[in-house]
Amino acid sequence: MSESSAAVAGSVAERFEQLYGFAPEGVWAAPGRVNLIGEHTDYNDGFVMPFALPHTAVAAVSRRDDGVLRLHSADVSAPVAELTVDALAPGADKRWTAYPAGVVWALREAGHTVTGADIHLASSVPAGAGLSSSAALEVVVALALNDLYGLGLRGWQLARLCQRAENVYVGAPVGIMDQTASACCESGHALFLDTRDLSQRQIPFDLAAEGMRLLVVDTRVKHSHSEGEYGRRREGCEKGAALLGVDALRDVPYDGLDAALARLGDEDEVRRLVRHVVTEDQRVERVVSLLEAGDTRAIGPLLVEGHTSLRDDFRVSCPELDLVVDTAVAAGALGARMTGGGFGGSAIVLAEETDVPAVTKAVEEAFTAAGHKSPRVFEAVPAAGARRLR
Ligand code: GAF
Repeated sequence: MSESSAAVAGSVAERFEQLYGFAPEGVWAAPGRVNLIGEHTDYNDGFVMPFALPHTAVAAVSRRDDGVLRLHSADVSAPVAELTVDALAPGADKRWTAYPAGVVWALREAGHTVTGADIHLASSVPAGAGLSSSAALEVVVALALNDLYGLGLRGWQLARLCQRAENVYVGAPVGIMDQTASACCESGHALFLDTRDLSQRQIPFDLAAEGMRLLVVDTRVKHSHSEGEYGRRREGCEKGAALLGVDALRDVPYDGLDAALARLGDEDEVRRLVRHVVTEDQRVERVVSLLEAGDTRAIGPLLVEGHTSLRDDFRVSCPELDLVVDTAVAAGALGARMTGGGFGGSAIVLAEETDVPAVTKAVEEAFTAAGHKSPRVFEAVPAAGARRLR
């Protein structure tokens, strides 16, 4: 454990003790993520390739045996919330507490014994930046309860339960990528994940060793209205699969894409969604092949292709995200794309180490010139997935 995670674990444990009057049984961390490629494919049973950020949600937790669930967050100005595990019900809670409470609900609904908990959370994952702050909260609570209650669940099983918490308890129709990334990523690697069966391969991703860097540019445009738009995209994809007679768009072969699109008749919107998903799955496979062949620089154009497809076909970009991509590429970046659900949030930029200052400056100046808020730019190095800190 690095000194800084030891220090974070210490201060989160200390705050727990101030709040509840005794020391926690343990402290856990779960990261946010960026997605290298494979966007809006996870609810189509397709491929994704996220990696974990060093930013984490940290939870200090103790068990209770009286059915009470107490929740507190350093990031929300609200007193300790006290709930009863027997009374947890989907859809009722519209506050931040729905995420951790939803995990308790999902574990119990799946038949696991969880008789209560005291939880204090603190997160360094930027909220609303498309970097999976919600999944990090869910996964850290799931992992803590898994350990404390001896449930014996694997990372991918925790991810499935966290997705269920978010889909049913919180009411957001998200896919499985973010929770799996937070639970299963490994330091120094990107996670090649098949979202149909959750089979996974850790792909070494050490850009510094090859003289490159990956920047995250948080546009600071919060993805408002994203849930409705996200749900509409998902419904459109499901309609496309139904019209094409397949279980999910993952089953439309890239080689058969033109024929499939022709069969969609005058369903223009569905046709665009299908084209994005099928070509995006193929881009993920191409990126994996290039990385495994050691041809990392060649992934740059595929990132840009993916962005164009998200902008024009899937229509989930926004002017700020497009500006990052266009400006970074014009300033010499190897590639760039929006990452995550879109409608705001963050973009990623792949650049030669020597070009980072010029690319960063160009993006910052372009934002100023366009009258946008200053973006937050930081370097992302693939970090560890969810783990116990103490
Ligand atoms: C959001 C969702 F939570 C993910 O499941 C995924 O669909 C992503 O948008 C788009 O790829 O992060």
